[in-house]
Amino acid sequence: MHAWPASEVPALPGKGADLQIHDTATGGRVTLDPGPVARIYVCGITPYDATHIGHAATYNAFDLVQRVWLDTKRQVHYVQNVTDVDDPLLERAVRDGQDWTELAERETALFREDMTALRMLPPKHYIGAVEAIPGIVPLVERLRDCGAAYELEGDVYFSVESDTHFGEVSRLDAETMRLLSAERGGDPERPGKKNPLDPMLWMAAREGEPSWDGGSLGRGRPGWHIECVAIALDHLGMGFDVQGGGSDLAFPHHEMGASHAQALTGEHPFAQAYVHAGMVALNGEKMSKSKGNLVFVSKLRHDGVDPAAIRLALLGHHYRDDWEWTDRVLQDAVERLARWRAAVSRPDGPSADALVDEIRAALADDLDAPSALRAVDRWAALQQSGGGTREDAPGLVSRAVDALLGVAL
Ligand code: 5CA
Ligand code: ZN
Repeated sequence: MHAWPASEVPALPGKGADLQIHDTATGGRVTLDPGPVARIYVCGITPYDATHIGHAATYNAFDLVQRVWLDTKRQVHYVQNVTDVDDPLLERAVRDGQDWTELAERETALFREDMTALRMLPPKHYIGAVEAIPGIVPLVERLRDCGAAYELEGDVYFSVESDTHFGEVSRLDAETMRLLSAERGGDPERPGKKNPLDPMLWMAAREGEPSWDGGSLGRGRPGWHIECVAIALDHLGMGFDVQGGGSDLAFPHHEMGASHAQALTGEHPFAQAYVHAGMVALNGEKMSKSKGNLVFVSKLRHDGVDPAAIRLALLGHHYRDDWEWTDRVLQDAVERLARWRAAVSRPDGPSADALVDEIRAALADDLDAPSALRAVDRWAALQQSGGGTREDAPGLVSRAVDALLGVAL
């Protein structure tokens, strides 16, 4: 699949600090040490509805990771998937009487537009589940042939017990895993499984559903976790730096993905750090396609809201926090954007050298974007009170806010 166009990332004087980030698997802060090419996989959308503010908040977090890396003068190798065939997508297509491929294409196109408008850096490889199927089939066959997977009525399941590290990503107790598995696409109640948590790797063709040639697996379609594993192994390899997604992906998705990859390769870990963004709520409940309590990025844009204000509204919350979207959140961001734009439109201003250091330090400290925003607020307030005559300052602030926060002033 094609991704979306990249917005330019201005180069800044000097160099940023190495990123420290909260890793779900260790439950604490880790200092990432990527090589000259940092590798990141971020789980993409299931395209059956438009991009909502919750999605945008999660992609914003991982966009910041990349901006910090770019500022340390590294290259970034970024991979994202599109779950363009899965139960919820097929169910929505049936409900609305539309073709599932058209639904997926339309919503993916809208997602690209939203990401472009929000100045999210595009992945180098943007891969759909359907196009990954030829790579998925041999992985499932290998897992089956080495005893890490088994067949049940034509479907193929992964045996969680085949990975000695199973459970180390989410660190949840068995009961919680079981509950979350049932809630998030698993089938712990299905009789005949070796372990109730075992996830499906390959689903035999169902009447009325799309299916593909699965070689010795027979016709069918891939399970969810193996999709991301196949794409990540193909384009990044084992031990890449960050696997990212919202906190609802820690279990089962990232737990199972890590186990699939570890069982396949005999290597550990799948990712150096598993990073999870908090959930955005609306009216007291997690914003979710299945509940329908959504604020769409595209709707806000069409209502005339500046995408830079949407981005500032996201940046005003720490990525790990759960938070609530309100009109007030957006209004505050609109006002902040106006203050910043007024401040950088003057011909001179107070020195911005310290501000650049502050933004860099805040982001390197577990992506503390709210602190970075407050630092810019302080510079803008000083500017407002006529605090300086440095001619390079407004331009430097604009470039730093663009390069590090993805906001064009
Ligand atoms: N296609 C899979 C990942 S392989 C999937 O989870 N798709 S999704 O469309 O449901 O979600 C895309 C991303 O947005 C995921 O990282 C998910 O954790 C995140 N997300 C979904 N809802 C919210 C929310 N309310 N707040 C924050 N992030 C969210
Ligand atoms: Zn995924």
